[in-house]
Amino acid sequence: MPKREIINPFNQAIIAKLDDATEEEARAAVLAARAAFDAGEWPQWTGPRRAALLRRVAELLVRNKSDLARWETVDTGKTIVESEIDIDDVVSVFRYYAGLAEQDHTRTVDVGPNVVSKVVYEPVGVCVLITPWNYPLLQASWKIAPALAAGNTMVVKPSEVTPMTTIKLVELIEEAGVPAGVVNLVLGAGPEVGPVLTSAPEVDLVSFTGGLSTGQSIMRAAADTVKKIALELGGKNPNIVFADAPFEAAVDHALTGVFLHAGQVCSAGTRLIVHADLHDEFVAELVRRAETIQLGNGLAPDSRSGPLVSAEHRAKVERHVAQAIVEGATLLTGGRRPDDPNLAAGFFYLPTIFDNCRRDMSIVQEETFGPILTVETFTEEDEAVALGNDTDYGLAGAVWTADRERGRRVAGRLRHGTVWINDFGPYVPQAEWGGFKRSGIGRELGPSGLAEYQEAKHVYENTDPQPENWFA
Ligand code: TXE
Repeated sequence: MPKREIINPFNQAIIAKLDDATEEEARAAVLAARAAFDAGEWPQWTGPRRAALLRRVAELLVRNKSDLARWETVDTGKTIVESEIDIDDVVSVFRYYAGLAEQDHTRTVDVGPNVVSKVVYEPVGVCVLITPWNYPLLQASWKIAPALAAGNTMVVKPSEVTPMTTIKLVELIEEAGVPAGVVNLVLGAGPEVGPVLTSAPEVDLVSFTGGLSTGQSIMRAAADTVKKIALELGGKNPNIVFADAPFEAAVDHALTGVFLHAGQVCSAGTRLIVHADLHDEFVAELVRRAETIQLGNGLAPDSRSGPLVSAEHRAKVERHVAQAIVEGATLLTGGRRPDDPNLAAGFFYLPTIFDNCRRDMSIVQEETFGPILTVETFTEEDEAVALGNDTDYGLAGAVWTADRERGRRVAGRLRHGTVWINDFGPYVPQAEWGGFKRSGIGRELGPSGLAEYQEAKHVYENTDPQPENWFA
């Protein structure tokens, strides 16, 4: 099989040539994880011992931060500052789950005399962890850290587009002293090696982050053997701005919310839903500032945004933009590749804003995953809520208003897994992340992010056994 070329999306330079796993190698990885779980020492490690390993991984990540950040940037195209923030967040995730691994989560149930009843939390078993290309290392850590904390073994399958930092993370986990067979890496194209992993009878759980249709096919593949499943499938996230919003902050966050990482963020604020009284001033300022965003090489200190990840992905963005124009959206800025010849070798696309958008347009409903903002207007609070909820997705959303009562009221009515009030984008390892509706199943981060990788077992001990005489 020819080697897979890994490309820097800024200039299409080849940054690595890798072998995809064969079907047999993918099978072998599953069997190695199964053997390490069924017969290995790892599931017997105490929580504090697992926690110490996670902390060593965090230390190694800190030590290798600049190298990892550089790889993340040349692999994804994102700016080096963003990559560095990602690595810091990955370190926090490993430390957070080390803290949870140390705690004894056993729950004692008071059943009455002569009974000791306990609920204990055990690892699920063999986990397949499949990650996307937009936040390669971060997404891997959201799965690997809690899966290790809970005592599972695993097969990790990074995106074939951006595998570099996951390869390095697995090396660091080995350096930290994880027993052989606990963390197994499988490289390759999802449609080829993916089904080998997601349908294997030896696998107990599949956790996937990626696109909706791939998530649906993974659910089908996992159904025959009734695997546990956790899915994060993106979003079409509303950013609702009332007329009394703090103007400067709301404009600023609306821009970062949609144009950070060229819009390749599952929680990107792609749908601006702005009060009619504020619309003209707000949108004019957004257009003015969008046109000043400095696109460039992620490694260059003055770049504020990099390219899209691949030629295929840019082609999808271009199809969505063309369709928006056909459906009658008004193009205010962007809508094409930049003219700058220095960017011609990269997969760049200009920050784009469409006005006069309607909820029935495909650009408003389908996930583009590019630097595209759609603008809708409202006059009543109920209308804003209805628009914000009018999506098959339900990952994240925001509301901007000076009226705190209203902010909380609207937040309470939005059917999304994360809602920001007067902010856009922050997340923390301690708080759950995940989607309502078709944005997915289950939660990452927080205590629920650990619970995904645990089975609850009730151990009921009778300390004074007597005959029941039911059939006497
Ligand atoms: O992702 P895929 P793609 C969205 C975004 C994007 C769209 C498609 O809208 O345009 O998804 O992107 C692996 N069995 N998101 O096609 O296919 C694949 O190898 C098992 C949202 O690049 O979802 C990769 O490791 N695995 C998202 C991972 O799935 C399979 C982030 C994701 O790839 C597989 C990225 C199969 N049959 C894109 N097919 C988010 N939620 O943040 C593919 N894979």
